[in-house]
Amino acid sequence: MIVVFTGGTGGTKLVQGLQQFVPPEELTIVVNTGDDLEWWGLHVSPDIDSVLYGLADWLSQDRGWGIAGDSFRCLERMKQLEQPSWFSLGDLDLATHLTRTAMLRAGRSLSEATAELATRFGVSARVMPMSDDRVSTMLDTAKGTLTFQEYFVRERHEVDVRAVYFEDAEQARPAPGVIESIGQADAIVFAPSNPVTSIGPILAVPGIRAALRRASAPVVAVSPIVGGVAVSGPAGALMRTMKWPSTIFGVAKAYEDFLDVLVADQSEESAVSQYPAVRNQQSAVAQTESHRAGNSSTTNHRSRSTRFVYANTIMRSMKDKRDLAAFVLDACTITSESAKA
Ligand code: FO1
Repeated sequence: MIVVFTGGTGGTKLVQGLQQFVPPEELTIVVNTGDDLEWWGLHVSPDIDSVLYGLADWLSQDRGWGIAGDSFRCLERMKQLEQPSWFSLGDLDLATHLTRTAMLRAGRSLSEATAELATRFGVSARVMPMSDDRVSTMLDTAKGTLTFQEYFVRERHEVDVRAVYFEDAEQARPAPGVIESIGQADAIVFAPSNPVTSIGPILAVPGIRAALRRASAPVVAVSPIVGGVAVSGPAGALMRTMKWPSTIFGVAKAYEDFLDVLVADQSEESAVSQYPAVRNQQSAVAQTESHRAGNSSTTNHRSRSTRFVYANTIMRSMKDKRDLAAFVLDACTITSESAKA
């Protein structure tokens, strides 16, 4: 079984690539819910929906969120009625939120609602929220304390962030199946998601990080940083807020206690030695080693020193998604074999 941790839009692209190789019954996806919000009285889980729509092949390629070809007539009418309108819910997307909210109001958990929606969308892979308990990503900014969507969508991530925290994370429990999946995984993959606001909330749920540290399966992450900046969104700025370098070394640092392999963009391979801070961090954070299939080293993954490998991580086409997924699966196999050796 492959267990994928994801959030945001980049993560979904890798999940779509993995879907091409991994049978659905062998694919488990644990999704960030720190971005969830109550909007027009409905429970919206943007990252769960991106994964479900991506797997169902409904996802809008242009936007990276919502349903392809959706209309926004309800949104237009809500504007006329002087309702909040900075968060754009499409008409077809609304059906998802209405259904999920009805299920939650009927007393079902978010995991149950997600599994039921997946079935109704024809998605056979197992998609689960990080937790059934509400955890909210909050940002202390120059404009006060904001929820993730207020920061990301309403403020277009243009405000300075002083701190990021995950409200109510301490009391949250991992959703049923999350810890068990980590223990049973043949490989664990972190999608190229923002390590602070997409993966950070998942790791803040007590028990998940400890389970990853104990995992016997290889742990491979894909870096969202290309050419020293985030592929999209505010990952770089938020990593600096966390006092991590906004480089692939910052990504390695975020996962340092459980990560075996970091798949970095090929553009980083030559750039790595030029980062001024890198030489010092190299020994503390990660051992840099260019590694490709056929050129396997004998790093034992249990030592939890991170090895860097390089691939094209920018996923514009389905071919890019497939190629990166194949590379990631290859890195998992090589790491697992070298651990056995
Ligand atoms: N992102 C935007 O930039 N603007 C929006 O109006 C917007 C609406 C929206 C509605 C449903 C949904 O599932 C996602 C939506 N997103 C929108 C994307 C969302 O902010 C991001 O997917 C994440 O939360 C980032 O991880």
